[in-house]
Formats: sequence, C-alpha cells, structure tokens
Amino acid sequence: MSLTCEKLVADNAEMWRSATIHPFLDGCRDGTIRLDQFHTWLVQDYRFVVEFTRFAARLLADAPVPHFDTLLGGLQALQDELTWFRAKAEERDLDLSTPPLPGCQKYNAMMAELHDAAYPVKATAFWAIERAYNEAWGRLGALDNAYGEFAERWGNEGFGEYVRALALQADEALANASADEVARATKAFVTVADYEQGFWQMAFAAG
Ligand code: HMH
Repeated sequence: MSLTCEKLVADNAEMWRSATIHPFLDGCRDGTIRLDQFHTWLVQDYRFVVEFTRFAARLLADAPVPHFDTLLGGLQALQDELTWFRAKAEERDLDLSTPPLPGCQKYNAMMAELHDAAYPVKATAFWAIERAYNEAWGRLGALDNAYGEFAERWGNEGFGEYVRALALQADEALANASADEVARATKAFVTVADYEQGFWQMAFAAG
C-alpha cells in the first residue's frame, strides 16, 4: 500500500487538528476577533498567496498532462483570489506591502525550497496547504457576520471538490514515488501542519 493523503491526515491527526482549529478561527465565527488580529492575518495571507502562486506554477511545470486541468483551474482561482485580497485590503485601508512576519516568512521560504523537490513531494504539499484552509474555514459553516465571506471563500463545496481532486493527483504521484520521495512528502506534510498552526498563532498574537 502506498502512502495516501488520507493516511497522512490520519497518522498526524493531532497536528492536523492544531493546524485547522484555532482561537483565531473561533474568534471569526463568534465575531470576537480584534481588527488588528484580523488585519494582520489578511495582509500576511496576501503575502503568503503571492508565494503560493509561484509554487502552483512550479507544480504545474512538473505535472503530468492529465493533471493540468485541475492545476490550471487552481491557478485561475488564485488570480481571482489575489484580486479579491487587493479589494479587501483597499476596503479596509490596509498596506499590502507590509513586510512578512516570521510565521509567514518561514512558510514562504519553505514553499520556495520545495521548487526543486520531486513532483510527488510538491503535489502532497500543495494539496495539504489547500486542504488546511478548506477544513479550517469550512468547519465554521455559514457565518452571519463580517467574516462570512472569508469562511465561504475556502469553505465552499466547490473548493472542497478541488481539494479532493488535488488529493487524487497527489495519491497517484505518491503511488509511483521512490521511498525517499515518500519520506520527503511526509516531512512536507508535517511542516505544513506545523506552519499552518503557526500562521494562525501569528495573527492571533498580533497587537
Ligand atoms: C496560510 N494556508 C495559508 N493561507 C492560504 N491562503 C492557504 C493555506 C490556502 O490557499
């Protein structure tokens, strides 16, 4: 049996919980998050998504042709997302050129380091990053407050389908991966879980 995305989540259940359940998210659900905390997340996540877009392009460059459709759809969604982030920042008068904080910086550095990794490693990390947000925001459900559109962006059913398609592609790549690549993919998954937790904490601790 080869490694699968589901097995990674199951084998690291506690870490994954910490990556996707956090007081920052509870605060968005309850409306108790402070603006400085939320705005820190918003600006830092824009900086993250810029680097994530470069990572998506590298993933596409290495992908087998049958994986193009899902990844090109993902790149299209990222174009929309970057435009949306700029609109949200403008509405809230936020400066998107604010330098990345350490929790964002190390996550961005990790993605840049993965540029040279084998396709199964990149595909696993990319899926994990999208899955984390789908699960974290999706768990909040429909929100009747200012954070509803944020939860909806990553928690919606279409995004869930995209994440499942990414998992199938990563699983397929892992089935054909070397033992070393499987080990590196596992390490990348654990790092994503760790850095996701750190990213929420970075925003929550702001101010
Ligand atoms: C920190 N993880 C972080 N930001 C995001 N936007 C995503 C995952 C999903 O795109």
